[in-house]
Amino acid sequence: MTSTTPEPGKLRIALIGYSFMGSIHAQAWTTAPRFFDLDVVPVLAAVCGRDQEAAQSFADKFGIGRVETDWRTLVADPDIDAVDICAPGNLHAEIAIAALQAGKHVLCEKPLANTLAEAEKMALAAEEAKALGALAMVGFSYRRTPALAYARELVRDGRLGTIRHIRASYLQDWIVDEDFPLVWRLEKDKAGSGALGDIGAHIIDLAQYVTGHRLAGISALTETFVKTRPLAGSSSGLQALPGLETSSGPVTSSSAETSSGLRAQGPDMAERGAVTVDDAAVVIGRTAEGALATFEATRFATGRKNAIRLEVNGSLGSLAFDFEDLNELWFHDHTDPAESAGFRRILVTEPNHPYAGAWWPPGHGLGYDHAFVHQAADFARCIARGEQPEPSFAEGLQIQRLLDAAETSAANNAQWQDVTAGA
Ligand code: SOE
Repeated sequence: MTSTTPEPGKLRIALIGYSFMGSIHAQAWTTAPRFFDLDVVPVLAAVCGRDQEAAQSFADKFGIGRVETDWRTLVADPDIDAVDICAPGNLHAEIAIAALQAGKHVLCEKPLANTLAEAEKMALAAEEAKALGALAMVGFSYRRTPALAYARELVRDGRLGTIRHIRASYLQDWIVDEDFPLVWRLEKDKAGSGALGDIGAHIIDLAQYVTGHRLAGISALTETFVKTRPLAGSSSGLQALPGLETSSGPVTSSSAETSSGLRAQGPDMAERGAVTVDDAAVVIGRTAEGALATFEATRFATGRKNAIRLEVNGSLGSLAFDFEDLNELWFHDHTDPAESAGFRRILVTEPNHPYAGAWWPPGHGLGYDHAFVHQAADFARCIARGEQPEPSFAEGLQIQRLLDAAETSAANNAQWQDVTAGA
């Protein structure tokens, strides 16, 4: 067992994975102490990836002094305080449980796991690791977008009254091309599920986070529109597409990139494999607190790249958010006189808005990556104070129960599924 007490003032992090999520986490760890006052300063002590050369080049870019190809070496190392898991979902459980049992703090990318059984084991490991002083958090980063954190404050302050409706969608279009290759995110054994777990999990988390409600039952439909795709083997010599590596290495393709992703052509792309996850999911639900909720997650919304919309209607007012204008929150106060009432735009960049005060003067705006910086800062602060960082693995497990129920429902003609509502 290794110590969970960081070297004074430092939180030495081992980053597992160096692709899209690995990069944004690395940037976040590096940036957080520059903008937030932290009692412990995160230090990227090591990066781990299967491809030594690629991991080394990542390490060189981020000034990381150590590269490993086996995460077990890092989990066993007393010079590592925390493990940040940015690997595909099929690796989450094994790495997180080993790290927690070794007394390391853990930040794990979402969704928590590929299966409910794995998520249960991870939540148990996190609970047990508290005795070693180790804390665990799941990376639902969008919560820390200032406009969404502020939305939660408005709900908490009672400005919406009784919540009646939650309406959320997460729309992407990166696999519309039927010849986009079979990357790991399209394989159930690597990714767990498709749009449902990858992006549906985000909007379920956001809906619950902003409203404080918990889904108590759901019904779902899923669809896989394109059933087979070109195998994305590394032999085809194609260009790497950041973040969309195959299970055996980076995605490669000799063909032209299109706006919707890679157009896979060429002789070695004739071979196709089965897509084993959903392309899109539609979920309806009821919260334990009595609201109705609808969710839509798809990778087939042509023209929508990363559109996250959330609208909440309450007895006293409504909120609306669109990630394409992420610095804005729309608020309708229904107690205003009807003749002057209406949605007004709040630019969430004031110094007293959540997180915003650490950055630029009002109106100068933040981006996608800032939520990850906020996540890194909050994680480091909680570790320094010995407080549970949110969302905990228990919350990640509650969302996993919903994902699991959605899959069961979809496999049974949208049959209603009751779900334990507590986190
Ligand atoms: C791919 O769909 C993806 O990178 C998700 O995995 C992320 O969680 C989301 O932020 C952007 O899209």
